Amino acid sequence: MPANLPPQYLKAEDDYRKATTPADRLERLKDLYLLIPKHKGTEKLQCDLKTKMSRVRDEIEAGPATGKKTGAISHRVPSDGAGQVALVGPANTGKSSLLAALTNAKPEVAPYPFTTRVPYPGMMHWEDVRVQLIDLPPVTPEFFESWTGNIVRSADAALLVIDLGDDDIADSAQASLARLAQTRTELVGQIPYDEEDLTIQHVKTLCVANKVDADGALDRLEIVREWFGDRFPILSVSAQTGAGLDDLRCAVYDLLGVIRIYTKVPGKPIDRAHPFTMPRGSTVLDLAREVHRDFEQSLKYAKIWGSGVFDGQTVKRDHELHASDVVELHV
Ligand SMILES: Nc1nc2c(ncn2[C@@H]2O[C@H](COP(=O)(O)OP(=O)(O)OP(=O)(O)O)[C@@H](O)[C@H]2O)c(=O)[nH]1
Ligand SMILES: [Mg+2]
Repeated sequence: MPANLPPQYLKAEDDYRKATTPADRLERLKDLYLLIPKHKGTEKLQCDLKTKMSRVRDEIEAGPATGKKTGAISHRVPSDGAGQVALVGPANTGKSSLLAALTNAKPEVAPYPFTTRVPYPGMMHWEDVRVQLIDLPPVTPEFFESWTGNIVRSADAALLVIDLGDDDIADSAQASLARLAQTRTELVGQIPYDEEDLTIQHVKTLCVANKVDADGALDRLEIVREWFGDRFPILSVSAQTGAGLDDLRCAVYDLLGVIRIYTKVPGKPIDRAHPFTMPRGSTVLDLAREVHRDFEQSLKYAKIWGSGVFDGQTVKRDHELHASDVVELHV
């Protein structure tokens, strides 16, 4: 199919050739990307532009050449809150927009791909719990930072963010998943019980179909359901209009597989402001360790208010906790 490039594009291409600094080249490439007609005939060109933008950004970040070799970049983000959830997916799908909509963080959002270059954390509040979200650079066949893979692997869960405004939504999502799989990172809706290959890291994932406000989004959502419905739970949202974001907050919390436990100092009211979040199946002893490391030794018994017990029942260390239990530790 012919590319049929408009005169404005050809003029911008000329400007790009004349650009002398990396910053100028990047600006001209952004113009080209915005001007290029988005259809099958320009796919190869679009792809080339993305790769060029990515290289120029690397060049800008690396600074002037010094002749010295730099070590590998590490971008570890220490975990905070009830758990760490990575936003991952193809370029320009709205990962940063979602971070901005769900948290107080202010990441850069732009209408061209490869905007995000470093991990950007933010805290999402859901009821009385905080969950850490980490916005990441895109994952595509041509572009993949190894540290992005490391963050996804070590996160407690992931959101696969895809673009309901994009006709190639399924192929781009599949390409991101395949690129991650090359590093033995498998995004899955459910962690398998019997994992035969222990070198594969499974990351529990929710598929977030963003831009549900876009023209034709509902038809594309059907395609996404056909392709990925068996693999992931799918939630359609719009970072722009806010549609579906309340459900998304709740689903992100559920994804972590944790329960909230409230504690109470003997003779004092329940601390409702600061729940502890613990993996499902945790016991009174696990909670005691979280509250204070010395409590593992000194815990005598606990009193509990909640599921399957009468109010204030005395329980032993190995008693299994349930969501929203109130626990009074006696040491
Ligand atoms: N219509 C619509 N546009 C959106 C929505 N969310 C994001 N966008 C637009 O999509 C473009 C890309 O948004 P970003 O948040 O920068 O996307 P990203 O996935 O972080 O992009 P990269 O960092 O380059 O991978 C911007 O022009 C946003 O305004 C949405 O829900 N609806
Ligand atoms: Mg981004």
